[in-house]
Amino acid sequence: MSACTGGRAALAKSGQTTVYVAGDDGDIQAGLALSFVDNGDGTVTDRNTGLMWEKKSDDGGLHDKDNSYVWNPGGGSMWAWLAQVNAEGGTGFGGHSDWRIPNVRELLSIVDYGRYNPAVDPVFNTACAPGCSVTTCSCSVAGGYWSCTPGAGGPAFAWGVGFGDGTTTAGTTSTARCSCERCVAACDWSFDHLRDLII
Ligand SMILES: [Ca+2]
Repeated sequence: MSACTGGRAALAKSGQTTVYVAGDDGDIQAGLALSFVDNGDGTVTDRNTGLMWEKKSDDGGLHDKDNSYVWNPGGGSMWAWLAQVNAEGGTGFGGHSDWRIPNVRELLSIVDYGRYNPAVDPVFNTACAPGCSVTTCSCSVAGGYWSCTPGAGGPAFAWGVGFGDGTTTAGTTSTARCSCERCVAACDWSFDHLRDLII
């Protein structure tokens, strides 16, 4: 089965590898192989999209997996948190000051539909234990993460992704729910092979 890689932006595999019915996703497994690299500085790069992602910790700090935020601007919002991330250590988290909130398609791109609770690659779920930092572990909660994408009818609702199983849901922007956040930096095209994907 050849993947549809002739287009400008090939999609990645879902991550599902179990075959239940001939012709199902686990059988066909269309798309590019999921491929991530831990950069060792608290960030992860997706080799398919070039997007750099924040790792989460369980150390009670700025990147703690259990922090939750409202979508609406103001105190306790993800926007206020994002400003802290971009100012962290004077240079921004991981030496980058262009962190932003991912849109809903970007956020879905790191879901691994072959896993659940949480539905992520082990690069986002390894050695998570109380006190661990972004350089010693990688944490993800099985709850909702906000995207920056507001609802089509206005910002009373915004889209989030539930990383228990990869569900996309619209959440009330004034409510923190269990909404955590994971930010993404501008594309990191430092990998030579990625340049081949830019058309
Ligand atoms: Ca925690």
